[in-house]
This record gives sequence, C-alpha cells and structure tokens, in this order.
Amino acid sequence: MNCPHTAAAPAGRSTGAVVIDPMVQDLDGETARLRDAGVLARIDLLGVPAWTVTRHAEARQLLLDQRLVKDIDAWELWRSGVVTRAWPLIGMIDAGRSMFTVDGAEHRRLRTKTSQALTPRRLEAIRPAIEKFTEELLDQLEAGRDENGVVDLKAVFAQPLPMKVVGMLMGVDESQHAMLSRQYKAFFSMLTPQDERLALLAELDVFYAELVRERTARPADDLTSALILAEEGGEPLTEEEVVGNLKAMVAAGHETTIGLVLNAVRALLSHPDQLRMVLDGEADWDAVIEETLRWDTPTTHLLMRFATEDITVGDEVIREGEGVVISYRAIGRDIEQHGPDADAFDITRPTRNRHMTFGHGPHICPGAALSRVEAATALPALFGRFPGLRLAVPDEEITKLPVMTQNDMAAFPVLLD
Ligand code: STR
Repeated sequence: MNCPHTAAAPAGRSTGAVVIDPMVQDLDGETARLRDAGVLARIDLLGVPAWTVTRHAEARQLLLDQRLVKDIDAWELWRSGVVTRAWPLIGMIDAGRSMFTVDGAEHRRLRTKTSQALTPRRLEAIRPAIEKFTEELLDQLEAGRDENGVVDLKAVFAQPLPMKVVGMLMGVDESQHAMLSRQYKAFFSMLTPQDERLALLAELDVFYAELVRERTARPADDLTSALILAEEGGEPLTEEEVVGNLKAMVAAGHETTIGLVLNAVRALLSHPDQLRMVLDGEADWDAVIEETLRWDTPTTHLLMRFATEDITVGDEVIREGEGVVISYRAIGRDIEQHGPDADAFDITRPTRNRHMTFGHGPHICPGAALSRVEAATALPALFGRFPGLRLAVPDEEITKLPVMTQNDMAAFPVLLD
C-alpha cells in the first residue's frame, strides 16, 4: 500500500502492524486485536508507523518516563519530512505551544493555573451552574421530540452540556458554541479533507487569539483572564501560550465529556439490571461513571509521545525518535489489571476505580474532576426526569463516527418514556 498522506512511504513501516481503521467500523474487534498484539504493539495510523502501549502497568511506567516527550521535533518521521501537515492526524500532535505539547519545568509553568482552577473544591462553586444547564437541556430534550417521540440525546443533551460548561469556564460567549461544536466535529472526522481541517484550525486560532486580546484589554471572571495575568513574581504566559491552553481546554473539555455521558447511558441501557441497581439506590452513580471510563473510554488513542533515547519495554525497544501512542481503550480492558472478565461492563467490579483513562503522571487530565462533576450531574438528572428512557433503535445500529482517536457516536436516538 502506498502512503497518500505523507511525503514518502515511511521507512520502517513494518508488516504485522495493527492498522487503525479510520472509519471505526469494529472498535471492540480492534481493541482486542491490539491487546493480542502485545504489551507494546506496532500500529499503522493512515500509513504512519508508531508504537502503542496496550497494558495498564507498562503505560503507567511509560507515562512517568522522562525519556518520552511531547515535543514533535523529537519525532524522526517529522524531522526528516516524511510526516508533514498533509497527514490528517497532525492536528492531534502539532497543536501549538501549550500544556499539552510541552514537558518539564515549562510544562508546570503552563499548567499550574489551569489545574488550580479545576480542583474539586473550586469546582463546587460552578456545580449550581452545571445543574442549571442540565435542567434547561432536559427541557429541550422533551421539547425536541419528533412526531414519533424520538430525540437525539447526543445533539440535544450530551453535546451542548460540556460546551456550555467549558464555555462558561473559559469565557466563550454562548453565541459561539454551535460554531465551535461544528468546527471540532469537522476537525476530528476523518471524512474532512485535510486542507479543510488545516483551514478550520487556522480560523480557530484567529478566534481564540481575538478572545485572548479582548480579555487582555478587559479581564473578566474566567479562566482565560486568569491565564493572562502573571503569577505573583512569575513570568506571565505569552499570547501564544494562553491561546494554546485555551484551545486545548475547549477541545478536550467539549469532546471527551460527550463520550463519557453517552457511553454511560448506552452501557446502562444495554445492562438494565445494573441500571435498576442504580435507580434503586443499591449502587451509586460514581460507580457507573468510573466503570464507564474504564470500559468504554472517551479517548481511544492518545497521540503522541516521542522517545529521546532507546527505551526497553519487555522484549521490545522503542528507538530514539520513534512515536508512542497510548491506547486507553485497550488499557481499560487489560486482563492483568481488571481480571479475565475485563471486557464485561460491571459497576460492582472491585477495580472500577483503578483505571487510567485520565492518564497518569505530569500530563494527567487537569479536567478529570470537572468531567466527573458534569457526568455526576447529568446522569442522575437524566434518569431522574426520564426513568423510562430507552434507545429508539437497536443498540447494534448505533454507529461510531469516523474519528480515529476519540470514541464518539454519530447519534443516540432515544425515547423518553
Ligand atoms: C485538538 C486540537 C487543538 O487545537 C488542541 C488540542 C490539544 C488538546 C487535545 C486536543 C487537541 C484533542 C483531544 C485531546 C486534547 C487533550 C485531551 C483530549 C487529546 C489536539 C483527549 O482526547 C484526551
């Protein structure tokens, strides 16, 4: 096979690599194949070779290993010009300078204010707003039913809720939320031509830079303004760094929480006995949230880290300059970590809290507590208002979007009673 997305066929592309399907036609099958391919597996990402780590213990170790870095210039295939901005996944890696792309002391400097703003204690202050958004969207669900009583839980509830929350936090005006949702949908979809994806990323950069300039002139009570102001005695972030953090927060805060909420609803509807336990108070929503995070991770593959030295993992060696993906979905299904029934959804599973879906180490998701508050608000409110909620189509008919890195459904049509 030739390699349409890169300047030349990448050297070292091995046979036997697990080809990651851009159309996501069989996510469970692919997850199992990755797990079977070994602790460290070779994968093919649209013609570009990389390693992926498929096990909890080794992923944890690699996520703490300072010889793996986020800086794209450490990637041999990038330095040599084999991978270019024509590759459709480049936007997942070359996303501008931010806490997502920098390591070490500079990473701490870029990240501190964001993680401080998102501690469980600080989040208590915004819980009432999340509850209010949830109630409004539940009203819209009721009002949005078609003549057969069907409404898309994704479009009307699971997608707008995280956008409203991250929008409020960062100070993005409500009037821009639909535009951002549309742009990110196109950004993540493999059906979007690469020139369009690059164009929309450039438009988003302009949008975020304008917002940062506005807040620089007139600070408001939001995290964007906080990011602009210097720490006492510290070095302020540059405009590029604030923009980078802002877009990382909006992209991550929006996209991943959609998956968490929808995947939890889907898991409960396809495991009615467990839904009963929760509704009867025999199990709590936190158990549902943690088991969903483990079993059906919002992020399938996290791109990418690069080896600055040879790194041995088991019997394999990641060579200096090679790329490493973290395959969170396979990691959640690790039998060593979660037992032989790791493929089963079970909210009573003793290891349900011992997943690594938010990552580990210095880059561990700074929004983890926020997404948990969102899900812990949305799920009980949804089933409280609509205890008879059910799918309007057979579960097998729910399709995944053609998104390689995120676990995202096209739509989730439901009946409310
Ligand atoms: C999308 C494009 C962009 O402008 C900035 C970022 C940085 C943060 C990334 C985001 C990306 C893609 C989705 C990510 C997010 C961090 C967490 C989220 C990878 C590349 C996850 O899926 C875990």
